[in-house]
Amino acid sequence: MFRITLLFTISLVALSLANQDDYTGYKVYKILPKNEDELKTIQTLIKHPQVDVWTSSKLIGHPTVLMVPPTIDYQLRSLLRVNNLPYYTLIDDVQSTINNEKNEQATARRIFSDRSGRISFKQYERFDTITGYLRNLTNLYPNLVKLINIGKSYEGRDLEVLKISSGGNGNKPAIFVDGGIHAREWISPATVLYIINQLVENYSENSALTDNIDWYIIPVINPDGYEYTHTKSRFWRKTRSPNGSSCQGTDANRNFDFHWREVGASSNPCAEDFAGSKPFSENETVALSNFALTLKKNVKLYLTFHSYGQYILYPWGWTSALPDDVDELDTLGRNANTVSGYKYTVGSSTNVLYAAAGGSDDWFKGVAGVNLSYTIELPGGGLSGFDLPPSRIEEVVQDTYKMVKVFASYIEEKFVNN
Ligand SMILES: *[C@@H]1O[C@H](CO)[C@@H](O)[C@H](O)[C@H]1NC(C)=O
Ligand SMILES: *[C@@H]1O[C@H](CO)[C@@H](O)[C@H](O)[C@H]1NC(C)=O
Ligand SMILES: *[C@@H]1O[C@H](CO)[C@@H](O)[C@H](O)[C@H]1NC(C)=O
Ligand SMILES: *[C@@H]1O[C@H](CO)[C@@H](O)[C@H](O)[C@H]1NC(C)=O
Ligand SMILES: CC(=O)N[C@H]1CO[C@H](CO)[C@@H](O)[C@@H]1O
Ligand SMILES: [Zn+2]
Repeated sequence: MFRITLLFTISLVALSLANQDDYTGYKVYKILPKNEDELKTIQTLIKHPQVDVWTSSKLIGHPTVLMVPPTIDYQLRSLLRVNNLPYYTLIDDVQSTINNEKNEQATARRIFSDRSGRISFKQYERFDTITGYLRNLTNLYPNLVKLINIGKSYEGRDLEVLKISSGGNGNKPAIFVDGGIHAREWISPATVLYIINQLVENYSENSALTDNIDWYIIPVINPDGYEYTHTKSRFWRKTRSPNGSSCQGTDANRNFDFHWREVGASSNPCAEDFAGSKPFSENETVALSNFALTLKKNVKLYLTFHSYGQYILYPWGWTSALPDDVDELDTLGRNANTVSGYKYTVGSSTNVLYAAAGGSDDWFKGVAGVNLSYTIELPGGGLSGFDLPPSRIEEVVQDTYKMVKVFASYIEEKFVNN
């Protein structure tokens, strides 16, 4: 423990490199904890402001993956050795992984470019294409979809929710879905886009779900960050608002006004989990939460997509205490998992991953009154976990959609068919 403290003191003094565009020399380490002691060391490691946590869990045998800048690499490895924590180097030079991914994307774009205006699930789309797709849907399916502007991102991009509803008065039990709150988790917007694609463009197969349920869906809630990962800094996670310090961006998923910054969120603007200068300091979280509140009690289910690690998580993130309706949350999560080809771990955020307050899932349950609230950590892939190759997008989004249908059927049974 003494040595851990020492390391932290040293590296807090080191300049943060959180704004880097170039990841040359950055390393990624993977640790598979075998016992409680190893887990404890990991819990301390992931609090380090310069360690970027890519995936982590409180469960024995579940991987923790960390990216570290060259400045603290030596210290980190010494610490791992001193604590007898076996690790292996997943990526020796992060920049080369990014270069490989760029090539894959470019190839996919060349092969699948002309698809007469339809969205493809063979490449990761840019924000403008996604927006263009949603707008096209409103022209093609005016009786089924409506685009609702809920505000602007910090850099002025439109935040638009697609409402999908057929039959009824548009005031039915509803499901709220979002993606892309963390910029670098590219498979998340792709997954949310596929849900839209199936509900709207494959209507005949899915009409029961839109006849009985209203859907509110936003594929990219943090478009500034998303674009930044495409143009500048592949592993950017936060929003792009400045804080007055040398570091930019807030972790939007620590910025919601519910037990804000009580645990697992940083007050250091350079940290990856910076909670913002105050609750709801971010345009994006203000827009999302204000809009959700206008829907009153209609929303029965909230699904927010992240990557990676294959976890189906429910509240709370701010406390290890379990919600009163944990049995229902757990059973539904487990039922969804049964249809997936992947093996998801189901449980409460705090008990499965780590405690972290200010997340959207906690806010939807604790403030907006949406009892069934889930964070889904999608499968990783590629070398980094975030660079799931374009060739695998279809498989993952189709698999996830099967789970979404289980969630939706439950909402139908519970709130519609009785
Ligand atoms: C939207 O429609 C326009 C006009 O048909 C087309 O040029 C464009 O490619 C479409 N965009 C998407 C993303 O579908
Ligand atoms: C978003 O941020 C910009 C710049 O700070 C601001 O001008 C704008 O009013 C904000 N929009 C919303 C909806 O908060
Ligand atoms: C439409 O939905 C069915 C059933 O889920 C699925 O098998 C089919 O592949 C879908 N079609 C398209 C074009 O996505
Ligand atoms: C949500 O949970 C609360 C507390 O358990 C309960 O009072 C309320 O009726 C539930 N709402 C719905 C829509 O099930
Ligand atoms: C300009 C600005 O918003 N500064 C804030 C940056 O974050 C710190 C820590 O939360 C706040 O104290 C500053 O007010
Ligand atoms: Zn995330």
